Amino acid sequence: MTPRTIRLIGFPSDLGAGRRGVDMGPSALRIAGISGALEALGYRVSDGGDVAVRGQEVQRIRNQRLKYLPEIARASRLLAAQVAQALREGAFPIVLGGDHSLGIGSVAGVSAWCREHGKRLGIVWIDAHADMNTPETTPSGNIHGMPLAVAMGFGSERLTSIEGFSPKVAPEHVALVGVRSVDPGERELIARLPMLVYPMPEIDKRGIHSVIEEVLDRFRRTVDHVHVSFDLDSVDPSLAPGVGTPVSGGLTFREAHLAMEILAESGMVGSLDVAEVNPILDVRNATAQFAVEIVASLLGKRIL
Ligand SMILES: [Mn+2]
Repeated sequence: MTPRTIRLIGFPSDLGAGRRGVDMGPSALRIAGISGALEALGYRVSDGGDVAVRGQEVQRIRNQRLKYLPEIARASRLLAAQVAQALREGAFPIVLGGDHSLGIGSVAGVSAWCREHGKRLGIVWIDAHADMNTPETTPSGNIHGMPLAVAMGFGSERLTSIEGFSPKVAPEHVALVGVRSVDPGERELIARLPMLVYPMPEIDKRGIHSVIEEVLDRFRRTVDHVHVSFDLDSVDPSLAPGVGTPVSGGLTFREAHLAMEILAESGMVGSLDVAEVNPILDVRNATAQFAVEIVASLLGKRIL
């Protein structure tokens, strides 16, 4: 049997974030050994390099509610094309971030491929934040707070129109897991939508196993391809200190791994984002190393 190919695609952007340095995340993940960890699981790994993203130094902010919109839109279109191409070639794309604005292009590419193949897309968005702001509600103007709203068709048309159709995913096919910092405008949008949302207190009470199984119960009946978008700030900052917007009370080591293990067992996951690894804020690359372990669990690493 030919081994499954994994395509790594770096998105070295800090344009969507409020703090600098997360553009070095793809390097940190490679240095932490992401290719070797996946090869050890029997995969063939092909590294597609990085999408070219122009730095903050060579451009200026024109719109305070959508900071660096033109470059994020341009780079997101390139990312979408690369993700869709990887899927067309039968590979499993992993987007290495980079701030979570990468989710705009990544989801656009996955959704375009699903559309070509008559597949229904489901998204598991694991994050401390909802990433559901719009230009109207954003407190910061940082686009990394908007990608999940964009995926569901809310926000700047420059972003929602990538790949030529919107929305990229139906709200009832979205699960938001691990949230504990939600802005007022996001809360209003969430309340209007039939998405699944699991704030940390619900995970505390029910356990991560029950939560992820509930998501999969719905998705097994309603979607054919699951995309996982993993923001490292979903994990407790004691484990993943190298993130721009840490929030206490996050997923524990075992909760994060168990979530990945259950998703892996489902056999439904076909694409992944790893977002917000910021080496500038990290401690000896611990966050990138943790991220590599998480990716290995999602790709089927077993204890026995
Ligand atoms: Mn995020």
